[in-house]
Amino acid sequence: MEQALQRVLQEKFQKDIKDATKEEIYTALLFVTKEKMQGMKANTGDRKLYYISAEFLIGKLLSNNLINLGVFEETREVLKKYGHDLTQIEEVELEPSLGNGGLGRLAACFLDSIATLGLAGDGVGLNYHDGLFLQKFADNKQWEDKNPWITDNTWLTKTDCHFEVPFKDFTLTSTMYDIDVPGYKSGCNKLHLFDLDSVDESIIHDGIQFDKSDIQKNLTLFLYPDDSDEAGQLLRIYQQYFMVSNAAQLILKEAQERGVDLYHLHEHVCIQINDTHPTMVIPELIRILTTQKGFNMDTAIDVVRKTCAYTNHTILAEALEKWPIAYLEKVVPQLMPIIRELDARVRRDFHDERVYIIDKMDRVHMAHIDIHYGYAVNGVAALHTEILKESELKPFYDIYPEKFNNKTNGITFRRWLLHCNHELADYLKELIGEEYVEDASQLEKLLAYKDDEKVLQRLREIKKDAKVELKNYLKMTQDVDVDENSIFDIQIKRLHEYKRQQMNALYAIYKYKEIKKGNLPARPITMIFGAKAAPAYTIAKDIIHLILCLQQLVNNDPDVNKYMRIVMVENYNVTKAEKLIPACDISEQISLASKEASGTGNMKFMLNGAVTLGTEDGANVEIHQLVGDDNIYIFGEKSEKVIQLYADSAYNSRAIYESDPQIEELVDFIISKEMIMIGDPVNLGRLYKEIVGKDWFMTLLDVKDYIRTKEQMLADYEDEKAWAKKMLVNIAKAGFFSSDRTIAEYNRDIWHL
Ligand code: H2P
Repeated sequence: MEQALQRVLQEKFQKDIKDATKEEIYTALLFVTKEKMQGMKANTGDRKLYYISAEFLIGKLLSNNLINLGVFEETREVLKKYGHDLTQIEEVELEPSLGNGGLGRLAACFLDSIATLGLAGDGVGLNYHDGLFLQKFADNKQWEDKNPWITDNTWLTKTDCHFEVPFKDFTLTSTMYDIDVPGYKSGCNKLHLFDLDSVDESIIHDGIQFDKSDIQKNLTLFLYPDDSDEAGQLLRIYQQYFMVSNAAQLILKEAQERGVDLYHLHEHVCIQINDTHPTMVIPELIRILTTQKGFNMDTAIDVVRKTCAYTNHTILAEALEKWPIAYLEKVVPQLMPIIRELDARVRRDFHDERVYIIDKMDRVHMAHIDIHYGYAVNGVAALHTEILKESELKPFYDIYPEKFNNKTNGITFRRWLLHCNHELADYLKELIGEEYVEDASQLEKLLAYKDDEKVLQRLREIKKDAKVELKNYLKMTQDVDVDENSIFDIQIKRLHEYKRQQMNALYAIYKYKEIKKGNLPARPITMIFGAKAAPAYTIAKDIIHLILCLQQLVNNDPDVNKYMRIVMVENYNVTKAEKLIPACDISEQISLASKEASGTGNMKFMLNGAVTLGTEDGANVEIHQLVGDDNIYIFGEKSEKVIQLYADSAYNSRAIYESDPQIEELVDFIISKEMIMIGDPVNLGRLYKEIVGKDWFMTLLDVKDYIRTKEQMLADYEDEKAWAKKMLVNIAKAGFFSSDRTIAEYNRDIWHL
């Protein structure tokens, strides 16, 4: 590494390592690493996977790639020798803004594990220039700005691969960019990101406004552009079709180059459809096979059905896309005859309108296409898959029980332990050896130390060091002060009412009031939030407003700020998560039971020694089973009860509010004098009304049990040894959540690579 770095620095900047700037070293490292990856062998095989996804939240890549190439330590040492610090050099890298939340981060973890397991599998997505917006706080509100991340020094490599993508009114020529995905001590795969040369960032104005109709200029500007109007929905259809038409053409081209007889495509290729955004790949493949490759309709459908598999990530109706036929006709009329044919076949075979593709309102149900015309359907945690089978997708499960299977999500330990928490990773190696890095189940060996005072002490020290690091980072980035001796209670995830950040805010109100009354906690608590709200999601933005107002109120009140602080991290992203997760004591996983398909933050926190405060939802259920009652704090109503309440329309938040003075007091505080002085009465008033009058995700149902359980946790934290033991058990039991395990299961049951 030293020689290579010297050489490149000389060539590019005529400098020695010692004298080079951070930017120059970063550029040289990028160059050397890219060179090394190009020299790696590609993962190959007779069957190849294409993982199509609207999001790949890959995070910064330098350290991750160095780790996977096995040169991380060496690079760190070389830099140290010349007076440089790798952590500072990494700051030069801009985080690719190609994802939103768990869905996109899962895709990134999966690419890492697919490559690590030596499987031939590439990602396919879009190269959004400004990705998800950049979040800024002003006036205690979220504002959106563009988030350009593509500079001259990126991991992207422009290829000479282009395809023609036909839309109703014009045809666009794509350009494919590649990012190398090196496996840990294994071969390399690719992430293919399609783009359009004519995209023009200068059309963005006033934050993230732009002309939604100018497709040639706007197509790959943003991930999830606002779709609250027709132009926005049409743009999303343009994006989706552009993604899948490119994917389909690439897949067929590569298959033919490998000499695959397309009539046997399914024997050599499988396509994983990540959520419904890539669904149109099914009719698109059928279209190309029938119009360009000489297939008849029956055979094309048969081959495509045996090639595609679908992952469902949510039961929320809003996320199960349904596109009006009229919109599809405006953008991709060539697909409509095929979609109608697919629907006709369903109607012929099944006389149940719940499973039709086209509904009475002339909308196309994308998930229905995936389920009928794919060979596998999976949920992402045991409970989620059960709910799909027993309620949400029951009519489909009754038809195709053999298609349904569960694949509990996972995370890559390379990024979420080795990279983000060196100190813990090294200590684990010291205790139980290096094997856990490649075989995560080995972490269980740690259990042998669960009563070893020295080990427990060391785990506490490591946690404390991470808290100090986070403290310094928060000071540097947001100029806020936190106390490393306080309990760090963290909720970081996309903002959504079902994830119930608003319930955590009600706890903050409770705590504030208690402290005001003189009920002082044994130890201060630092409540940390990080979340972006979709720009058109009004109530989510109101919740951010509430949290930011509480932050101002609490942190500026001298009676309170000694015992409690609130920090809302600005522009929460992967880089910030990497600092927050190692420092966490209490992991907030408080979604309404049945609504969080899995969650993956819960796994990252556990692996880094945080203790979960959660509902019996998503993968929390599996965490609970693994660590046992003593090492997790579970509260709230269970999913059966919640599903029943919805079915009977029996939930009434106003009745709870009116009959419980404690709840009434907490909710009323949202529109109290103190709050209105700080905040915007419109936003606070609207949120208040929403919680009292609707509360669709049942905050008031669980809030008291939540407060009680959190208070118990704070009290239990004071028994330092017992707490450290919980930390240890959580780390030891996290092995199951390695994405290497998840991917091995996908491969065993679905892909057969
Ligand atoms: C979603 C689900 C999570 C799940 C993740 C990956 C859509 O992520 O809600 O429960 O873990 O996919 O399967 P998110 O809410 O973070 O955007």
